[in-house]
Amino acid sequence: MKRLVVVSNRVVNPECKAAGGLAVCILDGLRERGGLWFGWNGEIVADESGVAVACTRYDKVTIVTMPLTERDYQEYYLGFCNAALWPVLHYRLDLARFTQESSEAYRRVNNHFAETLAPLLMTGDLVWAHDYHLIPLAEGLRARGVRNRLGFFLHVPFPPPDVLFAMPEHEWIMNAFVQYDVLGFQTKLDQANFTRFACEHMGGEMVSDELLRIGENVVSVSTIPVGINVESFAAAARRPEAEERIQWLHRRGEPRVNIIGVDRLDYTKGLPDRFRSFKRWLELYPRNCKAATLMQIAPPTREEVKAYADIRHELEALSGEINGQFGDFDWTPVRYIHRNVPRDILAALYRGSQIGLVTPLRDGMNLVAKEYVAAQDDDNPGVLVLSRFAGAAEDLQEALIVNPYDADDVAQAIQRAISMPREERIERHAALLARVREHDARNWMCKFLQALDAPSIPLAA
Ligand code: GDG
Repeated sequence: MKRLVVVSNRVVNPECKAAGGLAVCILDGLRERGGLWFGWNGEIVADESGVAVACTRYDKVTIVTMPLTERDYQEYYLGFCNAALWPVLHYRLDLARFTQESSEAYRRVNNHFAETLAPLLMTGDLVWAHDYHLIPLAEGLRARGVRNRLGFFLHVPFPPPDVLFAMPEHEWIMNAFVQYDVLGFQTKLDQANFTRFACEHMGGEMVSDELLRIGENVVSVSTIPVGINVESFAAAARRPEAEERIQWLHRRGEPRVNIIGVDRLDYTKGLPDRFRSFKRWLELYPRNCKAATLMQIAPPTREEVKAYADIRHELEALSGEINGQFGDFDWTPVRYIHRNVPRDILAALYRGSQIGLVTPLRDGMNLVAKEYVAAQDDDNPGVLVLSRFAGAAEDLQEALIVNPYDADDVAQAIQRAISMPREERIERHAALLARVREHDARNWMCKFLQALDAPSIPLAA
């Protein structure tokens, strides 16, 4: 079996118990094949003199990490990655900030990663880079003579060409994409947007459903949706401790519906729109007012970027406004928790909530939707209300699919979920769970590695 080399902006310590589902899945793959994980260790040093590469071995897994300098953190991570690429890839041109310094920093850090990684690679290694931070990594590795198979998975959406055109660096970025041998996207829509750009604006040609010929390169382009480890999540939700928490959640014994939302506090997740939709539901169905509470868990993220600070203030104001206007002595309509909650508590909260409200304005996949389904009691499951703009909606059609921009639509879906008969809930949930199982974390990893391990396609004369 060939060695796997994973490259991601952030590397997770294999001993860290708080590692998320995807990180655990990647680690399992590395442990199984033996491999190397390379990337940023999360530390920031004052300047280049403080940048030291660290290498640690855990059985068959080697972890190689380096810090970022303060300048790289500002210009590459907060700058190009999170103030330019992230908004553009999520169709938010209004929030995108492009500067010469940040795009140079993006090239610089990717070159530095390539420079450090290239000497560590052995013939036959399969190299798998993750996400928008590392689009130009293949170019940097190729320039250093690396001939290994190189794959890239984009965890976030890929917008239509017209959106990408707004980015001053779009040509370079697109050329960097096609230096990989294998590209993986979350949804058919993302894949189609990408191939449309490549074929209509770069002279590329699809030689089969998943093979793009472009200039000198033949690139495999596939849709491989990310998934979760269903059994481990379901088991966490079924533990006796989880049951205690669920009892506690409904401790007053009232027939009250808990609606749960779990999202990093990111503007792509549509949180203010979600709060406004909940408010709309309170207005449209005043008789039901005290029947439900919206619990929103929104851990902080990228707070140094202005758009993130803005959304935090907006959400605080909205939850205060709704609670002030509708709340009562015995009822708080919105419970807003702005911190990280342990994973086993999350699992219990999902299971104890009759509605999972997942309404991003745009999302690559959205694992919360899948976790909510996995955590339910098959015999008395809750209802998933899901944005049509989450990648997960391509697959999870048995959810109540909503337009997150339309407060009335979401409010009506909440009402429909509250009054949905048990048989319908069971039927919908069974169908959803089957899909979540079909596209689980293991399937995602196997499919991508299968494409990466396939022989290179020679260019036809
Ligand atoms: C990117 C793409 C794509 C959240 N709050 C807490 C917590 N979480 C966990 C959730 C879930 C994960 O974080 C979030 O996953 P998402 O998929 O929703 O979103 P992103 O972080 O934006 O991830 C996304 C994903 O990559 C994978 O490809 O689906 O579209 O944007 O697992 O449970 N976990 C804990 N405490 C929290 O407070 N423990």
